[in-house]
Amino acid sequence: MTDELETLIAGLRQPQKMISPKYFYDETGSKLFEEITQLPEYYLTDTELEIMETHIDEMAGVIGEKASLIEFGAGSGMKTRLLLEHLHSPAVYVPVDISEEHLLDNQRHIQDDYPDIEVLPVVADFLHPFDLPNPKTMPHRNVVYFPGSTIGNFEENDALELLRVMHGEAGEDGALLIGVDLQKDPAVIDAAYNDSAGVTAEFNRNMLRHLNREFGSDFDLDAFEHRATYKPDEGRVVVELISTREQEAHIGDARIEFGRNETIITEYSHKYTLDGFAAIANEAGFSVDKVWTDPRDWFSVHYCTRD
Ligand code: AVI
Repeated sequence: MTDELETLIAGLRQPQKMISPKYFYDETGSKLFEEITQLPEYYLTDTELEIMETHIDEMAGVIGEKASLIEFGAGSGMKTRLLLEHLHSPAVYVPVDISEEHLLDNQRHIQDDYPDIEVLPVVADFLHPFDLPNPKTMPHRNVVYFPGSTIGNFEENDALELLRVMHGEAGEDGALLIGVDLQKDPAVIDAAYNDSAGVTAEFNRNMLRHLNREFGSDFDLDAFEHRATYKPDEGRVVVELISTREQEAHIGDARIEFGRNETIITEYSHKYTLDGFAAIANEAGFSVDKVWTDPRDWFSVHYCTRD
């Protein structure tokens, strides 16, 4: 049995069953996530873009000339493009992703659209330190870019670990530009994760379809429902699949039993306060130099430098 399958089974054998959110993102899941970002209730994407558009000149100013922009994730979205268009003579753009296919596809588009910027993709699991490529132009500073509040999908210790990897990749005089979703009226957050068109529900259930295909498991997709609950005291959304009946599923050589209404947690989405994010960034060795928010204070973009 592979380590991956063993980890999956171990998660499903815990008293509170868990599956890593990384299994959301097969081809269908990535398309569904794209759809989520365009839903009226999913305020995160538009709000972050609005912040970027409003403050891009100031962002480019603090980042300075000849920066190396290191994006954690394949990139090529509107926010990345906005940065590439406004940064002052960027030295190089380095998208980092575990999927070579995503990276090469996006690289082609970015390179075609910005022929004067050197693009050097790196295939790596950015949860662990990796080697940076050598650009033609010596960068003045490395700026790690992590948009989308993806940091929110990591539990506290893992978020800290990831920020420490970013700290290492930023190197001396380096910086971090990161999008972080904020705590707010629970009704707004609940709506974002329980959209009326049911796209998030489909995104959540698709995880089981992905596992069935990839690991030969036999989860019955029709016997699980989506639930997402914002817990203000924990500052996070808990995303679950609820078993609608007593049932069992098989994965590898394991038999997994479900009671009626028993849940699998498939994702957390943490919502920070500005102070809460500054505290974890400090623990990882960063100081928050500048924070931009939207007029409603729903989302934030932090520029952090190394202490
Ligand atoms: C990728 N990540 C920031 C999304 C979020 O909002 O936590 C994933 C997501 N899950 C459900 N909807 C969107």
